[in-house]
Amino acid sequence: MSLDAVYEAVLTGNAPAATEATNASLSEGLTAEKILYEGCIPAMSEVGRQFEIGEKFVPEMLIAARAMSAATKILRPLLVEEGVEQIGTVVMGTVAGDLHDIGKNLVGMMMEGAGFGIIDLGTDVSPERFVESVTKDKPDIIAMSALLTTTTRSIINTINALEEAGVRDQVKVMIGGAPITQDFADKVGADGFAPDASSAARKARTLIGLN
Ligand code: B1M
Repeated sequence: MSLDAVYEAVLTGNAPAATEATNASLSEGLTAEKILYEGCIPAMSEVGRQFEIGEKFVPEMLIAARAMSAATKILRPLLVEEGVEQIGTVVMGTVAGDLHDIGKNLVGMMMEGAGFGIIDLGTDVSPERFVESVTKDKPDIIAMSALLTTTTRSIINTINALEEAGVRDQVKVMIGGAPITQDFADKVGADGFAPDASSAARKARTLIGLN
C-alpha cells in the first residue's frame, strides 16, 4: 500500500521515493490529511525514537526531514484551500536557537487553509525580530514554535520583549511544539497552545473570536 511506502520513504530519508509514494497515495484516493497524519508524521516520530536510542544520528534526521519536505511540497496545495477570504494575519517563526521547521511549516499550512494570511519569519527568530514584525506588520497572532527543551526559554524571552516594547496587548501569542504543554503556556502567559497543526488552526480562529 502506498501509505506504507510514504512511511518507509520518510523513515529512510528517500526523497524521490517519498515524492513517488505520495503521488501514488493521492492517485489511490487517499486524502492529503491522511497521508500527512498516517504516513509522514508517524515516520518522523519513529526517526526521533530511533535517534533517542542511538539507532539514528543527526544526518539521518536531516535526510528524513528532506524526504518529509518532498512529501509536504505535494500535499501543501491540497491542505491549503485556495481563494479563502483572509480572516486575519499570523506572524510565525521557530524561536531563537531552534532550527526545526517541519512542524512550524505544517502549522502555517493549516492556518493558511483556515483563512489566515501567514508571514513566516523562518527559524532561529530572535525576540527583537518578532517585536519588529508586530510593530510593522500588525498581525492578529504571533505563532511561536519550539522543538528543543532548551529553546522553550526563547518563548519566555520573546513574550518579555513584547511586554518591554509595549506591544504585548496588541497581539495574541500562540505557542506549540513537542516540549510545549498547556501548563507551560499558562505559566508563561501565552494566549493559546495547540498540540498539533490541525488544532493549531482551530485555536487560532478562536483566538480572534471565530469558531
Ligand atoms: Co532534532 N531534535 N535536533 N533535528 N529532531 C528533536 C526535536 C528531538 C526530540 C529528537 C530526540 O532526541 N528524540 C531532540 C530534542 C530533545 C529535547 O530538547 N527535548 C532533538 C535534538 C536533540 C536536536 C539537536 C540538538 C541534535 C544535535 O545536533 N545533537 C539539533 C538541534 C538543532 C537546533 O535546532 N539548534 C537537532 C537538529 C535536527 C535536524 C536539523 C537534523 C532536523 C530538523 C530539520 C528541520 O526541521 N528542517 C531534526 C529533526 C528532524 C528532529 C525530529 C526527528 C523530528 C522533528 C519533526 O520534524 N517532527 C525530532 C524528534 C521528534 O519530534 N520526534 C527532533 C515532525 C513534526 C510534524 O512534528 O515538529 O513536533 P513537530 O510539530 C508538530 C507539533 O509539535 C505541533 O504541530 C506540528 C504538526 O502536528 N507544533 C505546533 C509545532 N509547532 C507548533 C506551533 C503551534 C502549535 C502547534 O502554535 C504556534
